[in-house]
Amino acid sequence: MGGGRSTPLPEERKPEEPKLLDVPWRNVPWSRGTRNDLKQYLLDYKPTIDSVPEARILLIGAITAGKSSFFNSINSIFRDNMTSQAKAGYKGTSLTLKYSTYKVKAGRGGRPLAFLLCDTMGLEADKNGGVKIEDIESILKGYLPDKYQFNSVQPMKGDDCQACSTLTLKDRIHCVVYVIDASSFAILPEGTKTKIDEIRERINFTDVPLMVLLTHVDEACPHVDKDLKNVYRSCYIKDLIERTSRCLGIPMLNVLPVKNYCHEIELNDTCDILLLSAMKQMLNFADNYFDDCEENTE
Ligand SMILES: Nc1nc2c(ncn2[C@@H]2O[C@H](COP(=O)(O)OP(=O)(O)OP(=O)(O)O)[C@@H](O)[C@H]2O)c(=O)[nH]1
Ligand SMILES: [Mg+2]
Repeated sequence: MGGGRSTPLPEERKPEEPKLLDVPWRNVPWSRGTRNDLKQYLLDYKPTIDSVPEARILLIGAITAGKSSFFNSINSIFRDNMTSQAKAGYKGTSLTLKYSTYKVKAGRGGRPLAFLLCDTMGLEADKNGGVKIEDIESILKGYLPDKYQFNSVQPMKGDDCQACSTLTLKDRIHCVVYVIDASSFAILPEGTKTKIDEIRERINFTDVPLMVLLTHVDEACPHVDKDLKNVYRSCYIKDLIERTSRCLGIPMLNVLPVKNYCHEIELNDTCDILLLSAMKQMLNFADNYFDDCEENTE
């Protein structure tokens, strides 16, 4: 009796499996009904302020974080089939080179929904790489034109912009979404964090709400890869959400995990629920911003 070793030798030790909570820390009913209700909410959505026809949501973040894929995923849900309007994929530098404001339509040939997703070139940790902070500032203020070709060397000059005089609320950005790849080793590399801090400082994010979209959750945790419904049972993802919220000084409620569609050929309800919930939350934050703007003009 007792002949077995209680502690295995180091070479026999398996890598520790990330833990799975028995009870999810956010409760999501993973049903078709939930998915359909969320979709309907977005179909019915209208900004709370009459002067703004559509909420403008800005996607920023490191290269390959999944900004363009998020638009493609939301668009696919409303088209009922996979779409790839925005170019997405892996490349050493940002694949997205133009500023694109994308509309989502209520089905093929349907009316446009009351929100826009604004896709940008990736932020690179390197001081001189990727999108320029000045260009992000121009987007936030509403005067960078759609299809503007980003230039990592030089930001847009004042005279390049024809619409500088029309800085009305409807042209500005109403919610900023910082897209982070949950599977990357350093979720916020120092250089990127500095750029984000600089962006926040310049435009004073106390006004425009900031949200984080944690993408690639399937690649970040094996339990989530096996079943996406485990996303709120994964200790690893919970810890990541806590760390992100602490690091950026925003509430955990503002950090939402998603898995973008990338290799699938069919939509699935679980994936849709996470994507649609994140989209709904962005619009709720945009509405908070409209409420603030209305109060300040009263
Ligand atoms: N497994 C997985 N792959 C993803 C996810 N999101 C994006 N991808 C893949 O990651 C790669 C990069 O995604 P993009 O959407 O092009 O990333 P981006 O942020 O637009 O990158 P740039 O435009 O280059 O700045 C693509 O091959 C996507 O298919 C995700 O949630 N899970
Ligand atoms: Mg892109």
